[in-house]
Amino acid sequence: MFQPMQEALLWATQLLNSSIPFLGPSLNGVVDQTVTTYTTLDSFSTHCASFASSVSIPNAQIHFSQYVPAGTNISLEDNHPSCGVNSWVVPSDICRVAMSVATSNESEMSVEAWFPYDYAGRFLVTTNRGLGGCILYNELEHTTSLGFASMGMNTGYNGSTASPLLQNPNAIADYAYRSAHTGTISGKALTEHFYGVPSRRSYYLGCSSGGRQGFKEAQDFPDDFDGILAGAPALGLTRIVSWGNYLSKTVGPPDGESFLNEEEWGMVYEEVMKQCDGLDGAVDGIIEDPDKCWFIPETLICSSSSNLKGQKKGKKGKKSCLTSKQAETVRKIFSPLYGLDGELIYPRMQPGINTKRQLPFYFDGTPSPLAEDWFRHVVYNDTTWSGNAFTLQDASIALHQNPFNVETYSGDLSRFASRGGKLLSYHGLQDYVIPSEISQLYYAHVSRTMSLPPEELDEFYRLFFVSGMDHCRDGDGAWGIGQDKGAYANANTDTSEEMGSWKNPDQNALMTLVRWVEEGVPPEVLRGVKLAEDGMMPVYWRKHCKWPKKNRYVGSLISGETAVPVTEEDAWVCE
Ligand SMILES: [Ca+2]
Repeated sequence: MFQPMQEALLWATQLLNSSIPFLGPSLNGVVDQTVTTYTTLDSFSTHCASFASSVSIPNAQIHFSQYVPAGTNISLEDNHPSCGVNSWVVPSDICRVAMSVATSNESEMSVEAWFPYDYAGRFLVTTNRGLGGCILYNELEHTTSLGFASMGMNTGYNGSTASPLLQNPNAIADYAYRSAHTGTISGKALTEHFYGVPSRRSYYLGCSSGGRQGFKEAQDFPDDFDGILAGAPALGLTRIVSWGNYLSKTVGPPDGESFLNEEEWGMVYEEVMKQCDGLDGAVDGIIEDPDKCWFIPETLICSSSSNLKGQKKGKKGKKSCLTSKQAETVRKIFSPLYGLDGELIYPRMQPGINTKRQLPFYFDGTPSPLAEDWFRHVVYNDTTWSGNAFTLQDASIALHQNPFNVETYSGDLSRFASRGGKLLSYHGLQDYVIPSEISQLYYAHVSRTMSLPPEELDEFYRLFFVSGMDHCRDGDGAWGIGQDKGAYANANTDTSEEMGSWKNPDQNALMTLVRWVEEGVPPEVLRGVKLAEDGMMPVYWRKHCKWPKKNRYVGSLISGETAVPVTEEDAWVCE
């Protein structure tokens, strides 16, 4: 039986018995607890300066350790240019350590550790996005500010492109599973050396490809983490890239009959909202239940009275309708993709993505690099292969190849569950890169594989769909659930009770996970904030529901004659 307080006490006792001065936890409860392991910043910085030369980790080489005072703008000139980050302002006092870790006899990965002075005794790993290996400094900053000893990892190679994967099975293995697991083992050892005792809990945070890595850890390396926060996971990776090529090929080149320009995609968005926004009970620009939205694009086909090459001009000279061919494109995009064997390759693009505000990269008339590169560098080892040539046969080849099980679709989480691990997953309902339905399908797959209904999956695996969230962040709705830097209302601008602290587990998904792991209090909702244009002030809050419940507006029912504004949290119920 899990005894969080006993474990915390044991950990504190270990710390007291160690040689490191200990000031003890605050009295604010486990989640808010800050453990200061150094009596002064001087002793912390001194320890940091000599750390690199004093520590030895198996299969690892420590490059440097450097004390970084809060507010320092660190130079990252060695960072790969394609990562697009060459400096970073560090808001907390940290010790920054860099090391290389061997992932095989012929390959290695990079780990950058940020050890905070205000350390809460928790270890955390973040990985990558896309097909690249860029260390995510925003996630290091975010999590270090919350007191985690945070490890940023490349994925066995540097840069944001897939080119290192070409004819390189080691790099593919590192991407698929090996770097996250290997780096975690070494990162834990490094953290123990730095603070003198093992961290009392270990966490993972990632989104997109990083979300997939989180699921891979839960599936195959259940002992690595006590808690995993995995957003918009790229589950079924070989199928996503097939689907991506299918989408761009379906849209076709800009001069083709199937293509829609930005203005026409804007019309599509407006029509989707017209048909589906109100299905959740409120016409508020947010679709809470895309499952109910079977959008009919043929309503946009130009009427017979229009004869301007099939594209009618509206009163103000703007196009206001689509050709049949364009409507067919839209219908295909918003329909599931099936393979040659009749099996689902990937669910449909979800209605509600805001193609008026932002066009997915699948729709710009060229193959998506993300989708095309997997075939070029992994499936065919042919850098001239074009996504325009994609067929369902290619999808079949990619799926059967599935190198190092990068699909990440095992439905058996029993080992993770039995060791007490907690998996908290979220997926935006406006995700235009990875449709959220894949998270729903994977959840069902786990449920069937383990023969567990949702109320029993709840014990270790909870899934939340976040309306108004794009891919991992941003969007039209209350997408700020504390999943990343800036994904919360800035508490410094207001001290009102409603806003509270951005670290509050009631509105910070990572701290929600910590509370679940350490206090046994699981989340029933994820509270998200809609941010103002300044990205700081809250406009409204919404409680996102735990799957398989869905949000429904009941403001007109509970208020009698006067409707409760849709921006009121309590005007919505999960049912
Ligand atoms: Ca709505």
